[in-house]
Amino acid sequence: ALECPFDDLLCDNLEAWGTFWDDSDVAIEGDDEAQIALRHALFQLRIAASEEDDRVSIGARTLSGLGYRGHVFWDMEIFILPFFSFTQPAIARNLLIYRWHGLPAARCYAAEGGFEGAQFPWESGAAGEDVTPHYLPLPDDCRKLQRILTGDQQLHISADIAYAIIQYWRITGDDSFMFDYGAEIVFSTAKFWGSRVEREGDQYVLRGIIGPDEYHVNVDNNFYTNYMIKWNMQAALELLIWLKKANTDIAQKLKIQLDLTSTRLSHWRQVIEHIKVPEPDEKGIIEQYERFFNRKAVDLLEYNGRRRGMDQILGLKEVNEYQVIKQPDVLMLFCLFPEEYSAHGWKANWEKYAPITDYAYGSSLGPAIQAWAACEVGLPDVGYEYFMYGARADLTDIRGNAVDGIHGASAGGLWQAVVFGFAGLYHKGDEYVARPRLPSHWKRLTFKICDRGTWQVFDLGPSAK
Ligand code: IFM
Repeated sequence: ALECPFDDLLCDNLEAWGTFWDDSDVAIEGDDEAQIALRHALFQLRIAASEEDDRVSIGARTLSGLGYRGHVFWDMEIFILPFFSFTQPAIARNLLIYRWHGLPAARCYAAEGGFEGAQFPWESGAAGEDVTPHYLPLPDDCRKLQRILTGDQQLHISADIAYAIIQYWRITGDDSFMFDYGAEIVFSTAKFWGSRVEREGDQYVLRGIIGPDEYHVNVDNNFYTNYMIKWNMQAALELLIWLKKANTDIAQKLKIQLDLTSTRLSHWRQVIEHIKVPEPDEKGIIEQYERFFNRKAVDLLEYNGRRRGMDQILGLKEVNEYQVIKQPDVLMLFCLFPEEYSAHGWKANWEKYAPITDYAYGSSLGPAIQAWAACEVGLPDVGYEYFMYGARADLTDIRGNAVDGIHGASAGGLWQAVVFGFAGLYHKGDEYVARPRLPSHWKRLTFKICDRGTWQVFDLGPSAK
């Protein structure tokens, strides 16, 4: 840079930002605060990602603060990545290849626990190694330590990564990524699940884990996790069939390298068929995990005015005993598979879980997802309130922890709340279509997505234009 005249640098800089905003901007008419907050979020995501380096990813608080020490969580694949996959596919590719570089570490991590395949740690470091802390100081007395169980129990991240790979591939049609990197990850995580689930009678179960809702630890058969396991294994089987046709050499190489024998594949089919995934009850409600509905009820409205999470108010251990959750868990799964559930199922689970979710002081990942879910049940103005809560996490420090850095997952979630929630983007047949349900004061919403190399512009009003 020192050797370049300033004006040339400025010109290059303006051109690069111009290209980025041409592809990735989202314009909201009728709401300056939402507009500024969303552009701020997209700006933060862009400056946190590398266009050149596929050995780095984005930490929970991006590069802007020391919170979570730069560690990479599921925040990356489930919350942040869709924005890049749809508008900056080259960056999304890099971010996923970071996980491929982490495969050796993920294999060792699985083997250390006595399992096969690749287990991605809950918090990953530069080479994909497990960096999840086992103890952290208590929030109100830093001389005392609390045991952190997420590293041992929050397993769903391995399936989340597989989900993000398949999602990226469907959006971009990037077969070469799948040949060289993606398929190996999806098969390796399926292999992990095949060895990790436990057989009980004629069922496969998963006990003593943590789902997305971290207020409850040591739970059995968490709906989100077991559904994602089943999905990951099914996706691996379907991918193998495709790969055998699309690239026989790579399919053969991976079959040998990963020991994908017919015995192993038929075991996967058994697990898919018999894994215990909680089913809707007669009202259509799905229990987040076994015996969750036996916990004590809490009315969050009684705690209006609080400035702390319910885990701190009720106690870290005690919160386990209550039906209050830190972030969407059942509804999170619904958002990842919105078409799988009927309007009745969405409504029943929204009514059960939205009022018991500590969106204000639980996880910052929650509000944007809750905004999206509200749109799915026909309540965009309610969704807007959650959306703005997420939008203010950094700009007005509404949670009081912006000092730790930008909330990366919340920023990515805001894009999803707008595009999947308010715009209602979904995959129909062979294309993406919108079914807008904008907040009542929004006059217009415009954005672009890149569908398998072709840019598509969405220009939406309260009813589609
Ligand atoms: O990944 C999240 C988790 O879902 C809630 N606690 C904070 C983590 C990092 O943002």
